[in-house]
Amino acid sequence: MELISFETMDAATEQLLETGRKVGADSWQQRVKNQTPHCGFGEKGICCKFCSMGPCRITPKAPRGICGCDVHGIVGRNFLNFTAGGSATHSDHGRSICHTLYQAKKEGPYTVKDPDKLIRIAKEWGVETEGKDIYDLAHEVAELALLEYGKPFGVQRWLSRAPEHTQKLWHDAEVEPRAIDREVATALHMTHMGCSSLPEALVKQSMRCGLSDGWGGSMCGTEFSDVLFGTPKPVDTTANLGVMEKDMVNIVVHGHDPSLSEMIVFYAKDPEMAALAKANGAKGINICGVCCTSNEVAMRQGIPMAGNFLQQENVVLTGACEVIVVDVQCIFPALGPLSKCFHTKFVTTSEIARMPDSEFIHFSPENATENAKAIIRMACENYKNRKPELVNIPQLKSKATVGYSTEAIVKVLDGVTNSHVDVTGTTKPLLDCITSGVIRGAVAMVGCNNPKVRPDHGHVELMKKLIANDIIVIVSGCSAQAAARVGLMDKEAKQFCGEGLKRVCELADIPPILHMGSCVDISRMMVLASDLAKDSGLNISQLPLVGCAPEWMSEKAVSIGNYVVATGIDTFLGVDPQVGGSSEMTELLCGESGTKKWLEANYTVEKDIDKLGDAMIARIEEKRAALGI
Ligand code: MSK
Repeated sequence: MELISFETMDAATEQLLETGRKVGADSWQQRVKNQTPHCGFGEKGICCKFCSMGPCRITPKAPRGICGCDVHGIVGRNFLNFTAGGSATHSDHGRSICHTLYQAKKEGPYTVKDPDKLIRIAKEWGVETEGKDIYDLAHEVAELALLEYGKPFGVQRWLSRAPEHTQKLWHDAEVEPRAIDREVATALHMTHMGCSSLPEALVKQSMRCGLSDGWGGSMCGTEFSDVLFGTPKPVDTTANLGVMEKDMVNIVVHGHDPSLSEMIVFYAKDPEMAALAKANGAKGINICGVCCTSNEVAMRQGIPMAGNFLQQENVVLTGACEVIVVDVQCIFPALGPLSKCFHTKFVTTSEIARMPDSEFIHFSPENATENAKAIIRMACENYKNRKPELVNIPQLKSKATVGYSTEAIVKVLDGVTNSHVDVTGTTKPLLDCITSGVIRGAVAMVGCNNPKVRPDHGHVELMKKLIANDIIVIVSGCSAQAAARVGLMDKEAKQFCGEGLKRVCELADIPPILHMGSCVDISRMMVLASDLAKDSGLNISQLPLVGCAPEWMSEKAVSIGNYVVATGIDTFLGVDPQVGGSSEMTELLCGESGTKKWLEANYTVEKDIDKLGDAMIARIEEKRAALGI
């Protein structure tokens, strides 16, 4: 097989942009030019606008803000503020899922699809399950989960999943997250004028706030999405813009929360809706996805993936998108004016993400059925408004196998080594592959794409380099879509692996890049790392495992990076975290005296993607050498 090349994808994008220019559409490519060069103060994190005495900017002539805060305090506050935004966002998504679970009932529309997982979680949390109706149990667990957001005492329930060593590190460093909302509120309190300016305190709260996301809100989002919609299992799908269908009604779901998209997918199969599509001249209804909503419905329902963050405008530019319906996060406000240049309806559905030039249909668990149907109807009726002269769907499509939850990975790798006979249900087979050197290690690659890097190039080039070196790559978020759209999630992509990983892919019948889900699903990676540590008797930081976000851009990504580091996993970034203005902050995050000393892991920042790959491989080999394997 051949991967789809960047040259081919860039040529297709250029054609789409040409259509856009004809109809007067703006594009992110143009806006990047308009915004370049970026503000150097912002890039270094040395601009403070937390009060109206400023904004203050640090220069050699003005080394302190008006309040007297030095550059390290300013950079530290900005970093913590960024983290708080990300943690709040992920955690609020998790909260919505808990509310949806609370509304689940036997007669639908939201039901419990994975009762076994619900019972497992209930037992983990000490809830009596014997003889209980599954929906009574769902409501009881959902309420307990919601209380995790504001509980007055204690720390997050999910922390007990981590190895004892990790829990002790958190306790000793005083970064165990308490109530989820409290960590965000504490962070914002600390960054307020006249509060914290001590870098060490700001970094510790950044870790704690991140942990309240990864081991709190995001874990709620992931686990209860599985309970509601099913724990992902490997499923075949397709990816890239060619998944849009010329003769069908195309509905693009975009954002993060699967509560909406699951309903759209469900009701689009309704014969009444199919008949309506046909009555309007289409052959049927095609649902496809963008960003993490796409990951959610791809890994549970096999829904095709049209693209990731920086492809969201492209789906409209095809001229074949009847409706782009969005929930929350990573949605360009540009979709409003852009959709007006075509026949596309841009539908916002959440009070959290209201945008100009959109049609707002307020979606909630109570009105899910009628509103999902209303959106599908709108799309069908809009098909006849297409302008055929503007339709251009690039013929780019890759096969992909997605849906590798932790449970699925454990299952598929069980059987690769002889030890599987008596260890079913543990990570032992994966550990055996790593110990024997058949697989050298693992990389958890996550995050967005960012115009500061040639879009998806960082992800894809790193993935190719890692698998060629027998390093298995587990991905989520837009990183996952980058792999899928070029073909790296096709099982045939094993041909790009080194001999060891190729053999594992053959025996386990897996692609070399494993799709683990959306951004909230990085919590799955934390559980997998914990299980690997427990099953091996090692600490997480000793495992030949690293994290990587080569093209990150959002506040959520900073929160993620912080909880990955705080879990003991060295993390490699291809985009600067805007702390370069402070030597003290850089040392605490990337050196030996901060997170490395407290939590056994730190960040490495390297903008040269090839060198970033070399650094990750070197760190994995260092960890192997330290273990004598
Ligand atoms: S959608 S946070 S651009 S991964 Fe989760 Fe993608 Fe990053 Fe949004």
